Amino acid sequence: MRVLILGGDGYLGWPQAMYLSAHGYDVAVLDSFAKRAWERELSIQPLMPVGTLEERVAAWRQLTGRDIASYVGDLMDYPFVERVLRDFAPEAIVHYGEQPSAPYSMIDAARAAYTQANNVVGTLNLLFAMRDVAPDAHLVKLGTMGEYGTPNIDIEEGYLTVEHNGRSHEFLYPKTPGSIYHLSKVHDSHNIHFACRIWGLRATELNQGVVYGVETDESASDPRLATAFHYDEVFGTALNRFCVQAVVGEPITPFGRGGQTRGYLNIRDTMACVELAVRNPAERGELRVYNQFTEQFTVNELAEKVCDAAAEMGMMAVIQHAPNPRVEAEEHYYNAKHTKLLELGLVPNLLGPELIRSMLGTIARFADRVDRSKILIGIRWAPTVRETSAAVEASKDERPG
Ligand code: USQ
Repeated sequence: MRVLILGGDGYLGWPQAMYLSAHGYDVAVLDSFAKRAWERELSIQPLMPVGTLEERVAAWRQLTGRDIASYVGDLMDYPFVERVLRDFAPEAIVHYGEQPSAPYSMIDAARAAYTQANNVVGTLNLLFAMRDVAPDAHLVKLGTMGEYGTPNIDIEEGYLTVEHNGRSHEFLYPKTPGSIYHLSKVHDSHNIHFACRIWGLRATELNQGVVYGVETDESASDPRLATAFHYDEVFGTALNRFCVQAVVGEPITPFGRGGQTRGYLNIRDTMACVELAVRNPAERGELRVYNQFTEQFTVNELAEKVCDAAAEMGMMAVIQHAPNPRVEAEEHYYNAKHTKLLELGLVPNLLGPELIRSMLGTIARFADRVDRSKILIGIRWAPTVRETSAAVEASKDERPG
């Protein structure tokens, strides 16, 4: 099967390209290298050295004898998107090609507008190009559990049946997202739903939880294949950050009271879930929604797990709650369904002490590359606290578009 991966240079997109290539798919990646530009803009770097896309594709070919085709360009450029779909003729399109950071989207008006324009217009261009050039292709779109927010009722997988005045109707599940980034994904969901209903496109939306993990089987097989693992406040996710904090002896920082509950999954499970979605396409006109996570934890629970694993390895990790820079519920009901991927055959890699110790061990090999000043930068959701870091202030002159 021919699979095009949008955002194929990223933390998840690059390992996904290798995973599908290793599993016999004919893979092409598309990327604009925007993530590398945001890293430069904020003076942040992934933990491990990451080669260029060209170098990584060449290393993959040398090690496996398999080709990964690459297209360099921007989803905001409609003629480019249409050209790629004509040229590669994908049967499935995996869409990771978005600005993925909630904090980035909350820095200022320019980054908020950029995040929504980049994500929403990029996806709209893709939908129009699919309509005209690849109407039978299956879109596998990375959504996010954060689209739902933390409602005081159970979270269903995508849809909610509403009874009203004796009649009932199935709607996309109501969304209460917590950042401008998460809002961009909500807008995408509605646009994709529209494209399926009106043009008969086929799509699967994977509402993914918070991903953790340093490596996959493929990325760990050679240093030249490493993926862009982040620990900074902008692109680093909670567990990844806590592990780096433990390794370098910085306090582990649950924000606020630490009762924030989210769905989490191992990066290896992301690879498998996306392959399951690709292998089982939606029908024409159908938008399927899967909640893609394997376990739910509070941030306090994550912090304690990391602290315990670090102690077993002789590291002196401490937990120190930091003032919450976000506006979010710190104690709340959370019960999100996540059975559909398990029914398709997902076998989860759960978060045990051994896995955390292995992450700590890998991170320790790169500890001298950690820039401690980027662990807490100070991006606030609301203007009550005004001190933003020098890095963010300085980069305001270089803001996008
Ligand atoms: N948190 C802390 N301390 C930290 C960092 C984070 O307590 O040092 C807390 C946050 O306040 C939040 C939770 O951990 O309550 C998760 O934050 P995160 O930074 O790990 O993840 P988030 O901003 O929600 O975004 C990440 C990805 C995003 C994806 C999302 C899935 O960056 O692309 O969509 O996870 S989800 O959270 O399910 O929406």
